Amino acid sequence: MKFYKKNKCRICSSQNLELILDLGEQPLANAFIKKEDLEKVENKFPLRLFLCKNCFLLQLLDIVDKEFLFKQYLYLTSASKPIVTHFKKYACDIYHEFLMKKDNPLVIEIGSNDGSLLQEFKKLGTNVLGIEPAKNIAKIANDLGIPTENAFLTYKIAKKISIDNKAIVIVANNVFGHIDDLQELMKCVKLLLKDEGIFVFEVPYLLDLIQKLEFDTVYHEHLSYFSLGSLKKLMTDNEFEIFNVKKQKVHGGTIRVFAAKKNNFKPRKYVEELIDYEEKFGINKLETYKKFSDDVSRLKKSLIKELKKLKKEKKIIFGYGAPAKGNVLLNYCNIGTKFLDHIVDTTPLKQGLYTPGMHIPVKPVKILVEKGSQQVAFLLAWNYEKEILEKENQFRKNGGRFLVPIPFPRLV
Ligand code: JHZ
Repeated sequence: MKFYKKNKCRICSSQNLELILDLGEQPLANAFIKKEDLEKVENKFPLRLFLCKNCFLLQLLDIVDKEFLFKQYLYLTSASKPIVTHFKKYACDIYHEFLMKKDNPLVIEIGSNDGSLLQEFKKLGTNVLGIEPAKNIAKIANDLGIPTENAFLTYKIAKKISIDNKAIVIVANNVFGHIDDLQELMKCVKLLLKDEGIFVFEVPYLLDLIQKLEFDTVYHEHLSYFSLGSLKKLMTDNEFEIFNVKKQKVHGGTIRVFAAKKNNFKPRKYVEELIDYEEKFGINKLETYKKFSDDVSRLKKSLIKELKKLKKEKKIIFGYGAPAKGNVLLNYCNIGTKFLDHIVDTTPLKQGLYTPGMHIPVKPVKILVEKGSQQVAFLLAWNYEKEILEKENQFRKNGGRFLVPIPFPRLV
C-alpha cells in the first residue's frame, strides 16, 4: 500500500474539515530521478491542505505510506552548513541549561538523519542515541560513530529501546510534522523519557508559513503544520506540558518547543502570550486560510510573469538549491527546463539526478562567475538567502542576480 486517505483530524479526530489549498497531483518532493529512469511513469499523489474547523490544525489527509517516503532518503542535514551551525548552538544551549549537571546523561533524537545534531551533543560529553528510518542515512550516522537505530519510532521499538535507555533529553527536529500517528509518538516519548527529563522539538511555524506565503513547504512528507496552540492541545491530551518556546530563524521560521511531563517545570509567561498572539492573528479563523490560498494563486502568476520577462531579456536562469520544497514550487507553477537550464546543489546524493516532475538536472555548485550579468539564480533554497548571497558575493558583483520567489518575486 502506497497511499491512503484520512477523514479525521490528526489531533482531535473531528471530521469537520475544509479544503484550503490544492497544489495538484504532485510527485514526491524528494524523489529525484536517475537518468535511466526518466522515461518511467512517476508516482503522483494529490497534495491538498485541509483545515480542521474544530482544533484548527492545518494538515494533509492524503497520506503516502511512510515506508515509501522515508526508507531511502536523499536529504542530508550536513549538506546545509547554516543548519549545522544552528545545531551546534542548539546542542550547546540545551547542554548548559539541562545536561551539564547530570550524571552520565543520555540524549535520544527522533529522526536523527546523518547524526549532525547528536554529533554536537557527543562532543559535549553526553551519551547519544539516534532513531532514523532511512537505511542509507542511518548507515552514514553509524559509520560516523553516532549509534543509530534504523527504524521508524513505534511503540514496539520504544519499548525495546527503553529497557536499557531512558533519556534525560529527547530531541526531535523537523520530524513532528512528518508523523501521522501523533498519539503513538507521544506514548513513545513518555516511555523513553525519564520523569524529570525534557522533550525539545523544532517545527516550522504555521504563522511564518501563512505570513510569508511559504506554500512550497507543503509536501507529502509534512503532514501537519503547527501553531503553538495546536501543540498545546496535543501535549495536554498526553499529560505533557509546554513550559517554554523560542522562535528560531531556520527553515523560514521555526519554533523550538520545550515540553515535559506535567508539573516538572514552571511554564514561562511567553507560552500563553504567544498562544494569545496566534488567536489575535486569526489562526482560528477560516478567512485567514482563504486569504492565504488566494495569495498563493497570485504568487504563482507573478512568478511565471517574472520568469517570462527574464527569458525575454535573454537571461540564463538556473536553480540554486534543490530542496524538496523547490520541487513543490516548480511542479505547482509548471516551471521546467523551458525556464531553468539546471539546478545546483551541495548534496552529493542529489547531484547527477533529475528533479521529480520537472526533470531538471541537478549539478554540483559551480557558477560561471564571469558570466554574471547574463545569469539569474532562481533561489529555490530561499530559507538560506542570507548565507547563499554572502557566499556568492562575487557572482553578484559581476552583475549576476538572485530571484527570490517568496513572499513575492524579488531580484536581488
Ligand atoms: P532545505 C528539509 O526540506 C528536509 P528541504 C525535511 N523534509 C524538512 O522537514 C525540512 O527540511 C524542514 C542545498 N544547499 O534544508 C542543500 C545548497 O545547495 O532548505 C539542500 O538540498 N547550497 C526533513 O529539502 C537544499 O539546498 C547551500 O549553500 O525543503 C536546502 O534544503 C545551502 C545552505 C543549501 O529543505
